[in-house]
Amino acid sequence: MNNTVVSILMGSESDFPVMKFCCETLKEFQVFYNVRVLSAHRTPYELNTYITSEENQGIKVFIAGAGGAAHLAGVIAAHTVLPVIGIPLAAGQLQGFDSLLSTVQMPKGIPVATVAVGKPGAINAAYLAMQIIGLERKDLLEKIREKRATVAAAIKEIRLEE
Ligand code: RP5
Repeated sequence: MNNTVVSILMGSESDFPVMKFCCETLKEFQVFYNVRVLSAHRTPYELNTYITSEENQGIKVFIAGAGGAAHLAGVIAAHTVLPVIGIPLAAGQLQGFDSLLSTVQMPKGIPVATVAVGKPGAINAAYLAMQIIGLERKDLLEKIREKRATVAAAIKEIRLEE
């Protein structure tokens, strides 16, 4: 049985220092994923083919991170009706504002669930994917609840010098 449920894509290898946080978060919860570099602009044909092959292998959620003219998540969403989560990355002169708008401003009927720019977005994309998968895997939702409780407990322990 193929247990790989998340497909992570990024537009360039230069995106990996941020996208690795998405991978690490899924690993922490033992959620299996595929990860590839493919670009909406530089490898459009290969991207199209890959999306179809991932769908055929039973992937449940796509996650895509890109910077600049960040069309990767949107193009994936154009080719699949599976959920697509987009991570805008800060790649150029505009510190991610360009990629945020490129990722979030999708036309009606073709949604991309856009998360925050950069590392928080990469981590939250993993959580959102797991929460979607968790609709059919209550054990995964329970692990996320436990994680939140751990984080909350740590916050409550914080004492600052006055
Ligand atoms: C985007 O262009 C990529 O997602 C990356 O964030 C940005 C720069 O890519 P490189 O020129 O570093 O390959 O397509």
